[in-house]
Amino acid sequence: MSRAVLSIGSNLGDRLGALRAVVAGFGDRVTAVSPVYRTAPWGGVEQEDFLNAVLLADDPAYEPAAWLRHGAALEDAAGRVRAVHWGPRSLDVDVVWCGTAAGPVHSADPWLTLPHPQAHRRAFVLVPWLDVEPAAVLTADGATRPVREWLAALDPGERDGVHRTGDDLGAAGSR
Ligand code: PH2
Ligand code: MG
Ligand code: MG
Repeated sequence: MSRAVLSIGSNLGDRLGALRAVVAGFGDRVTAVSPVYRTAPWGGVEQEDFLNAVLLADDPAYEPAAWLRHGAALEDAAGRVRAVHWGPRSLDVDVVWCGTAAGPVHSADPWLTLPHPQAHRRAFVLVPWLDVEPAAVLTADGATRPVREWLAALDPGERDGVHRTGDDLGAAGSR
């Protein structure tokens, strides 16, 4: 049994179509879908703006790794080519946080590090996450704090690069 917070992003090709395909691909597992944001590229690589969103998902049969495997299959289906680290991609599906009946999952596995080691630094993750889970809590750098506090601690310039587009990926449970 696990519950996941998934960050999805695209800055190549049909960006909105790629994000919609993720919502459709996870299907009934999706319990909440954030608004879509246009976000300035994070991480120092000069590239086009991304569209980003966050999904909450739940599956009694999924262990944490199953979310990443399913996300990677959806990335492949979107024609993802892995070229530049933190560079342009048709689709990225990241597992930001995962919880089981025993509580939040902590993993140092380089393939699936949980919680996601960069999430607390990324307004493009924190802003949509708060839309779907206003009371969310995240452990990072040894500190456990509400997501709204991690966001408040960011340089204001980070939040300024995150704009709601008005697009809609479809409501959870409508598929
Ligand atoms: N993903 C990255 C690197 N930089 N910047 C934005 N705005 N959105 C992303 O999804 C993103 C990024 C690597 O996964
Ligand atoms: Mg990523
Ligand atoms: Mg990724």
